[in-house]
Amino acid sequence: MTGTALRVDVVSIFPEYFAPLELSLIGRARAAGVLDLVVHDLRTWTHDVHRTVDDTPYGGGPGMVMRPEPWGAALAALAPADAPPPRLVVPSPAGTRFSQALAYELAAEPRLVFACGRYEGIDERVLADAALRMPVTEVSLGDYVLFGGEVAVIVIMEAVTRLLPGVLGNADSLAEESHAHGLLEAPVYTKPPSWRGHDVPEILRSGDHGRIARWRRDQALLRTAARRPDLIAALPPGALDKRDLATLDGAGFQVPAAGMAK
Ligand code: 6GU
Repeated sequence: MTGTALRVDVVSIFPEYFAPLELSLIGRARAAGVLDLVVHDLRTWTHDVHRTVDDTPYGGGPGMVMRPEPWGAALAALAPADAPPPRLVVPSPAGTRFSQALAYELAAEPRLVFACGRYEGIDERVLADAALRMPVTEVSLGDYVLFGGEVAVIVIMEAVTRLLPGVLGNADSLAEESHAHGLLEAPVYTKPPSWRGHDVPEILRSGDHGRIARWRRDQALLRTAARRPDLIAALPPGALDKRDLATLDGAGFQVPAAGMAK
């Protein structure tokens, strides 16, 4: 293992969920020593014969809540007081939205600990206590509810791992992809040039790199305006030049003042 590897500890009552992290590019990053990822069974830190991790919620209501003691012991083991604290990431539908920007932040950390809640969640005191010693980030994938945080950790680790130095062969594919510039990516095509009566846009076969870049920019703008107007509205001031505005205007899209060049 190299000294620069991102160290990740995942705590879950379903460690088998993380088998996919052995595969494909994440598996390769682990084998190459870029990512040092260890999955732990929360029940390791239980002491009763039933290895209990949950109990009924104070105040009543449905479901069960994860008890604080096993989590306290797990975090004491994975974030010892005599070492620099890791960043604790807690997947939760009540967290802030995961984004490419947060993926870049996490990829720049030396150490991450993921705490996977199940049931109705983890006793809030676990997060309050952890926050006394380490940064804690509750993260949601979107506005829907999963059984637990395990799948979210796989999603987050895919987004993070591909940003680690040396994982993607071609650094340009990071710069050009969807969300890198706040826009969705233009459509892509490969051979054959005609398939079932659908032709590859002529301009992509023209060899004119200036016109191709402009076409891709226009496609990205039009797609984003149609599918994700919230992303257009969130562009920083000056992100759209006169040409961009003409493209959007020509397709009937109103551009909010925010993204406009002065
Ligand atoms: Cl991160 N966890 C759970 N349990 N549900 C979710 C989620 C996370 N993101 C969206 N729904």
